[in-house]
Amino acid sequence: MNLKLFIYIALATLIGLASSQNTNFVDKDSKLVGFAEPQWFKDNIPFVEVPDTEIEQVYYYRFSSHKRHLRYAVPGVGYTVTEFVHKVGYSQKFDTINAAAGHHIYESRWLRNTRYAEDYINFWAREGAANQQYSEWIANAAYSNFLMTGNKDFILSQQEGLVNNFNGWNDRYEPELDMYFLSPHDDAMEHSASSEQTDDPYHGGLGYRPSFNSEMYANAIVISKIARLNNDNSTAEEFEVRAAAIRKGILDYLWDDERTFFYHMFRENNTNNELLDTREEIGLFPWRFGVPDPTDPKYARAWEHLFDPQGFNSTYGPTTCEQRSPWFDGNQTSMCCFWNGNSWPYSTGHVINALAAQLRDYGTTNVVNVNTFLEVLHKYAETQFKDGKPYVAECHSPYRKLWVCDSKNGSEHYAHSTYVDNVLGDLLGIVPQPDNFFVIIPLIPSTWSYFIVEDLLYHGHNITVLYDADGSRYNTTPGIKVFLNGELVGAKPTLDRMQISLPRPEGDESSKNAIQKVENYAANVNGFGYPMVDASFTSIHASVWQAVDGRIIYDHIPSNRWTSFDSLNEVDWFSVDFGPGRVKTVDQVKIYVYSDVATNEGDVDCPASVTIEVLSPSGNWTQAENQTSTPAVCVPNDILTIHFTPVQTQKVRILFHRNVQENWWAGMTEVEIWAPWPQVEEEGTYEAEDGYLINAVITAGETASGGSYVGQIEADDASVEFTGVWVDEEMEYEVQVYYSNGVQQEATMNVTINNVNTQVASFPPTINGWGQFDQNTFVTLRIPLLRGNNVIIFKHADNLVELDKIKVMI
Ligand SMILES: *[C@@H]1O[C@H](CO)[C@@H](O)[C@H](O)[C@H]1NC(C)=O
Ligand SMILES: *[C@@H]1O[C@H](CO)[C@@H](O)[C@H](O)[C@H]1NC(C)=O
Ligand SMILES: *[C@@H]1O[C@H](CO)[C@@H](O)[C@H](O)[C@H]1NC(C)=O
Ligand SMILES: *[C@@H]1O[C@H](CO)[C@@H](O)[C@H](O)[C@H]1NC(C)=O
Ligand SMILES: *[C@@H]1O[C@H](CO)[C@@H](O)[C@H](O)[C@H]1NC(C)=O
Ligand SMILES: *[C@@H]1O[C@H](CO)[C@@H](O)[C@H](O)[C@H]1NC(C)=O
Ligand SMILES: *[C@@H]1O[C@H](CO)[C@@H](O)[C@H](O)[C@H]1NC(C)=O
Ligand SMILES: *[C@@H]1O[C@H](CO)[C@@H](O)[C@H](O)[C@H]1NC(C)=O
Ligand SMILES: *[C@@H]1O[C@H](CO)[C@@H](O)[C@H](O)[C@H]1NC(C)=O
Ligand SMILES: [Ca+2]
Ligand SMILES: [Ca+2]
Repeated sequence: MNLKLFIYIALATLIGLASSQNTNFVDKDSKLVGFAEPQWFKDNIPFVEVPDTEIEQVYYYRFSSHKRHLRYAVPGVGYTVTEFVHKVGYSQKFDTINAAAGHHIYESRWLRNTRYAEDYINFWAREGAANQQYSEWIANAAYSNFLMTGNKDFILSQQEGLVNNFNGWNDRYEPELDMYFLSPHDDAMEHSASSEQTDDPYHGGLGYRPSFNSEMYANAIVISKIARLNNDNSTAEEFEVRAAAIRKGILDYLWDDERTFFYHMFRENNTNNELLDTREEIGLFPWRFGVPDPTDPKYARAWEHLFDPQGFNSTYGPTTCEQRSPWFDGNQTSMCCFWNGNSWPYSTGHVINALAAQLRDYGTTNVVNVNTFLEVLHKYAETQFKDGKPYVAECHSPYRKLWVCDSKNGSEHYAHSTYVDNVLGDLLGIVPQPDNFFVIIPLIPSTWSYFIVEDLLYHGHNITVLYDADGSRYNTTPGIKVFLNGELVGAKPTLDRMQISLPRPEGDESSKNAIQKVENYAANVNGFGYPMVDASFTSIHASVWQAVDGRIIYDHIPSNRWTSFDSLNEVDWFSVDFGPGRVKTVDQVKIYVYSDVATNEGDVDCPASVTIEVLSPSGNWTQAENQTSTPAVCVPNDILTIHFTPVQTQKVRILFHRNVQENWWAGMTEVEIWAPWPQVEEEGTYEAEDGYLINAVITAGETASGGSYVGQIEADDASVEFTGVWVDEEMEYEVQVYYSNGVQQEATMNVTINNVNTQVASFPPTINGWGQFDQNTFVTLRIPLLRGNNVIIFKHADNLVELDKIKVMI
């Protein structure tokens, strides 16, 4: 045994960790006081301690604010991330907005449940959501998620969708300059210094922006890397060339040697390619994506403006444009959405990431060092408070302790930025790698005597990193240490960067999921149709639909719940109906119990007891058998799971026996019914009634597979989306479509596959007429499918078809 190894083992034994799967340095409960559902945090987040109280406090808060925006949408699609807690007028499919999708993925990648990020990436790559509504760096973020998980199969399967998204921007590419153009508005920034001086101060004119072009450069780079891993050399080369061209465009046109900064450049009426008169914060974004040339020291001068009190430096900054600009306005107190002064977490997240990149990849300068980095990060943390508690909304005053864009029941806990990524990835310096290394490059000042990151899931391993200057805080020897699955695997006596070689990642999580996939049969993203919900009583302040909208938000405001508040009944029921004929085998109900008694805001609390009933085949309600409750006693603002003997049913209902003694009512922010999915007799089969429907109707049918089919697919926008169609291997498959067409005319539907391929499917008349299905009545399509969850959407075209199911011939 070599001496070094011996020391490690001796150390590990000494701290008694040799046999555990993880370390246990942090008192986790103490970090989670006041959070709803503390177990979710234990299951999902890395636990961090640092000597800066605000940075640490906001760290845990930001996981709670992120959690509020994780939205389970549709079985087979799974999780999305929303920007606002509720739907807004311009949100798109499942209420998503792509503007901050990159930030959402960068935050989600630190969660142990990899489904959150991967479902959401798959959503952007395959669902056909509004991928070009705003500028985006989704491909880049998807790759950064791969660096955390090590799940190669997943990221490789996303190539086609990411390329498709990238090409969606082709009409905004200017080949003369090798750059993309859009308005500041479409770069998610209204009323910026680059808009205020145009005829349209809200949107601004078209321009070449250092932000968006750097994002497209970053997207192109990772697509080339993914293609390389896919052994698709021609795509790899194509995107290397495209990336290099965009980068050259940015460096050639948007950088000003004299004014030492990257600028917005108007596209129209700007024959001399003049740059904007004002430095905007977006001029600091290029570093995070590696755009500036590291061999040329001139670029680093840009950072002087971040710290200049006439530049971007302010009490709650950085400001969105330099304060010396005539377009700057730092006096606002309540308006939305001005990007010509206010401090926007959206941009601060980018800038901190860029600043860390400067330190890590370019080097320290006369103004950039770990101390000034910490100053900016600390300021960001300090900004994220309201009434003495951690809080984030849309934008903050640069000078006053005031959230300027902060709408009630609207932008509370706004998900439009990163923060935990800045703490974990930048400050503590966990730099995820494509190969089997764990690398940490902390950007912490010498005055700090400790930090810890515990329970980080990285490439399938549990990692803990701690630094303890004198060994007193964690009762260990002085220095920095890395633990792998509970065992010490690296140590240095002083604070330094560390690189640890890991055993190979433990297989591919996603293929395991595929075999035993579970989905939530109660979720209804639309708020109408099936699954349909009903209740014996609903408070006028609540809604039955909010209890199945996929959002889990325990706040009084923003409100998202069903309650029985003011009901005269002792027992109220809440029911979930899967749809006519749609019978499923279920064995549990998860109730996200809402309590405003616990927060002194109302009269809703844990019910005295809960009983689950299911609809029997003879049409009466019977108690589910052998019900057990976990935990045994309901905890307010936490999950109550009722398990029971598996039963086949079309409807489930929950009886809430309210707490009559205290005169409290019952409520929940969400109810979930998780069960294996899809429930079909033959592998590769997907029922139409299990899909996501627009303007179509589930109908019970004796001859229909799964007990029902989808009809009345009649309106112009009517469609049946088969979600989560899983295959292990990318190739063209034969897909049998079981249908009926009761008139003597051929019908057609347009079939869109993963937002990439579209074909027209023809359906000849069927002899048995409407609503009748059998084993022999199908058409066969040839459909290219990608590894993983595929999206196949049948859209109404000519005449009518009723759809029963599809069968992928594997
Ligand atoms: C990681 O730690 C958790 C407990 O925190 C344990 O359940 C799991 O098995 C560990 N994983 C590995 C790969 O050791
Ligand atoms: C460009 O100039 C033309 C003619 O003066 C004007 O009509 C147009 O609005 C200008 N475009 C922009 C974006 O300012
Ligand atoms: C792609 O390029 C790599 C490295 O240049 C080479 O090893 C590999 O064989 C190429 N693959 C194909 C399919 O051409
Ligand atoms: C930035 O401004 C603050 C005051 O708001 C000041 O204390 C600090 O020193 C400035 N930072 C730098 C690096 O100059
Ligand atoms: C903002 O307030 C300061 C001080 O009250 C004032 O000097 C300045 O003109 C104001 N700026 C704007 C754009 O209103
Ligand atoms: C908050 O907004 C939601 C969604 O728009 C609405 O259903 C709810 O009633 C609102 N709550 C309050 C207290 O205004
Ligand atoms: C209710 O349904 C169950 C199960 O199908 C059956 O055993 C029972 O007889 C039914 N009761 C009534 C009153 O119909
Ligand atoms: C209910 O639980 C009891 C005791 O665990 C067991 O004997 C019985 O078989 C269960 N009934 C069903 C229907 O599973
Ligand atoms: C269906 O596809 C055809 C051919 O691509 C197209 O002309 C038609 O507009 C599409 N119809 C719908 C409703 O999307
Ligand atoms: Ca809800
Ligand atoms: Ca069916």
